[in-house]
Amino acid sequence: HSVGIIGAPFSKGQPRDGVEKGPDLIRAAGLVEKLKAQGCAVRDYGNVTFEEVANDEPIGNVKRPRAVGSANQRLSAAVHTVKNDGHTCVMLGGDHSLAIGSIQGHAAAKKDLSVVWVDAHADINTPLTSPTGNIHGQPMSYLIHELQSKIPVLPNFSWIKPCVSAKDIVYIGLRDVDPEEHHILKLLGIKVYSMTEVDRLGIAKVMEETCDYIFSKVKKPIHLSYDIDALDPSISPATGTPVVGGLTYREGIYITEHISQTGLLSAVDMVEVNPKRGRTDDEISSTVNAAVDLIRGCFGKLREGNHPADYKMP
Ligand code: DIR
Ligand code: MN
Ligand code: MN
Ligand code: MN
Repeated sequence: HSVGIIGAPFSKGQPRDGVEKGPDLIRAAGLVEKLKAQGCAVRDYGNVTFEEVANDEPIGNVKRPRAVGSANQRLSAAVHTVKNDGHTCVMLGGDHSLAIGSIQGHAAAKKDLSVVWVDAHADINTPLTSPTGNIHGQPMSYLIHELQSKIPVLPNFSWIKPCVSAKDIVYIGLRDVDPEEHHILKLLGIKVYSMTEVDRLGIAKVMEETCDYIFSKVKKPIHLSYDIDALDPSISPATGTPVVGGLTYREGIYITEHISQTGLLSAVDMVEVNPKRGRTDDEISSTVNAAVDLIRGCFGKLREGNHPADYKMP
């Protein structure tokens, strides 16, 4: 695997600071070294720098639209570059509003994508349905073709071009969905494996069906957007909006192993790691290490073990 890493130390898609520390913490836990040790070629493109935006007053109840729009425009360009350089892109967040720029930049390089969104939340509120005004609960709404008539004009958002079809999206792990979001999911017929389906089917069947669904017509590149709060808070407590009853560590890893073996993984987001939400060092390291392990699973690490193709026994 050839991996390009981009850090996006950005937190203004939600109200809690600390999530901007995610990229450097995930690196400090040895991400690059561990990927290299499992045989990946890795280029770290460093962190995107974001402009300070003065007077970023809410538009309706949408908070900090100018900062979020501008940050995502820069991230989008960075992801586009990584994809044009031929790597699978790993975007380290930062909050989940960054999926706007990550998916947009990916789509600019790879026309037709499927999106696998692993999260406790659907993040599909529109600016008008959002109960909180936090843009990290809205990124999908800006990207889906079918929702564009429902998206009002926002400052620094005009560069966004909807680039994903409702039929090319699968959600896994949902358990905290607003009524307005639930309506949108049903209206657009979006495929959802909530925690109820994970319980009913088991994660192996969920992943088999996920891949049958996204590959039913053509084999499109996969954008995996992984919110660390998809995992149960007993594993990843250091995150802004933890929700009980989440994926086990094993289910979380299984998702990455299965996506990896498709050979079509083209970009990964790992978002919402927030050390300031951990109450102890153990809570922080458990969360960060889970993020590292999920990324390793995306690039071929198997729990059965691995060995290089050219290995010669001494
Ligand atoms: C809620 C919470 N649905 C919102 N969303 C979160 O603000 O729109 N997303 N926490 O990660
Ligand atoms: Mn999210
Ligand atoms: Mn979430
Ligand atoms: Mn599959």
